[in-house]
Amino acid sequence: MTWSTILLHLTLFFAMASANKDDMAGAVFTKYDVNSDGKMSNTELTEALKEMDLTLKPGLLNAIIEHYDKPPKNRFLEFAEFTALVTDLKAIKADKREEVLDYFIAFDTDKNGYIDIDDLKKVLASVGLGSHDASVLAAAVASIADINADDKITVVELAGYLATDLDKL
Ligand SMILES: [Ca+2]
Ligand SMILES: [Ca+2]
Ligand SMILES: [Ca+2]
Repeated sequence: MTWSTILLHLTLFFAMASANKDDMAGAVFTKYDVNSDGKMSNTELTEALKEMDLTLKPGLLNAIIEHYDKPPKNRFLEFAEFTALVTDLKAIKADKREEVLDYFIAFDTDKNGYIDIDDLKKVLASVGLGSHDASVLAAAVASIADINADDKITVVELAGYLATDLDKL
């Protein structure tokens, strides 16, 4: 084989690999959108997540739908919303997904879709920290967790934070 043939094969290989990857959410969506109405209901999502070995408590499942259901909200996940969820899940280690989602929902106290310093302060105050200590600790947590420093801690950033070995910082 000439170098140009090899290059052609490699290009094709990468094209196929990325097509497969992109299509994973698509295949799962088509399979579990049982009534094919282009949106994933609570029940359909439960089955789809089982395919990813993830079983969530009903309360958490509803909170997740609420989080990924973007305006105009309809309590269903359309394809783009479902893809956003799958993309986040794929960025989190499989055995940590339920834990991370659980913490994320609990920490986003004002339910605006991300965790910020005010959310962290409220969480820390609720476990008994005084307001000064809560502020200091909230800022410390945010400085570690908020990787892109946009003052918003996303699901994926929280997953990274929870996986951080704090002794090594
Ligand atoms: Ca929706
Ligand atoms: Ca929030
Ligand atoms: Ca961020």
